[in-house]
Amino acid sequence: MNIAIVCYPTFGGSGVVATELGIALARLGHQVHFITYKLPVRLNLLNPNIHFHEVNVPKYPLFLYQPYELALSSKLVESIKKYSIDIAHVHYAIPHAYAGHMAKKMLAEEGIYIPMVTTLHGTDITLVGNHPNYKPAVTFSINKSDVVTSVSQSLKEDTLRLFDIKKEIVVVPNFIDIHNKKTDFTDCQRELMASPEERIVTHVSNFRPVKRITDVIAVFYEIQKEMPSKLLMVGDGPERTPAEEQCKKLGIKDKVIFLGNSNEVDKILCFSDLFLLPSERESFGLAALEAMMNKVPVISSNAGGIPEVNSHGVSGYLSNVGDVQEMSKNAIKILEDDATLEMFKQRAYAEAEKFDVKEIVPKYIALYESALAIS
Ligand code: GMT
Repeated sequence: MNIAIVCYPTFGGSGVVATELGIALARLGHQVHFITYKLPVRLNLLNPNIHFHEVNVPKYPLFLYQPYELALSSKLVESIKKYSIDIAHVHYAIPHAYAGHMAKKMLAEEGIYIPMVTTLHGTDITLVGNHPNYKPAVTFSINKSDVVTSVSQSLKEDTLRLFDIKKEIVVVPNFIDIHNKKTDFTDCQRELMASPEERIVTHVSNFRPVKRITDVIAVFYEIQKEMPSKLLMVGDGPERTPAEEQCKKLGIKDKVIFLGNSNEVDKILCFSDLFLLPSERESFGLAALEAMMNKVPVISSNAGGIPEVNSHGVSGYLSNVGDVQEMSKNAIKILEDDATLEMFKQRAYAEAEKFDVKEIVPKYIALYESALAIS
């Protein structure tokens, strides 16, 4: 198949899932065309089946806001015709499903039918999409998609509760490629970050308020009182500076390393002992799954779809949002002796295996085929 993938090219989970899906499809021999405003961060173009088409939004002084949807739908029309694309898969409803629908309509004028699959990722539904300024357009474009998928059962339920959706929503969980992990490093180089007796606790996110970064620091504060440890904070966003201040105030500045955005998350997870994800909301929690695939147990909140990924008492522990005391207690329970930590590490990996690419990507392919069969 010739498949167009529309996504955000940044470090956000939706872009990561879209990119990994495209890579997996290309490995299976499909031609995959990424259409977005920048090369997706995880995309390695050294594959003859992967193509990247950049959406340019020409600046014009009249525009206070640049009309990205217009440029994207035009680029979709152009690419679909030029590369005989069979199907478009848009990730994140805003504005991709809307732009995709417009492209579909423009192509229909020329007698070209192209089915569109929309994958809902989370904040497009639970945070941004739900805003009254966007809601009618989001509802419309979901209902106009040929196939709608959500990354968890929890997100499906949220979507049906928050929007008037007429389409069936198929749950296709996020996935990891457990057997094709980055291996361009020879060992974990743990000594770069900590001394041998220290436990390494890690958090990876976009540092938005929804991630409850202050809870991450508060949990680590309790951990470091009990055992030698370091906290690695990976990513960047609005909560980073307040978090740095919090560490200074708590007197743990030297034990917390803010690494910023990184393309070496696998390497960091390779030497991590515990992953913290205390989010307020999380439709899935891909970062937790990536930790688990690297044998890192997870202490998380029980928000949204996280319980579908992190299994309580197996791959880690879940607590109510904001219950920093319980999260700390459970974290210490996992970290306090080597045998318990090793048991959780093995079980985190075993749970992650359930989300391997080999289980999940065929589900998307089957949905593409069903959408094409109707056309
Ligand atoms: O977590 C973020 O803010 C990034 C965000 C996104 O929209 O790109 O992630 C969402 O999609 C990920 C991939 O499907 C999910 O794993 C995240 O749970 C989800 N984030 C939220 O629901 C807050």
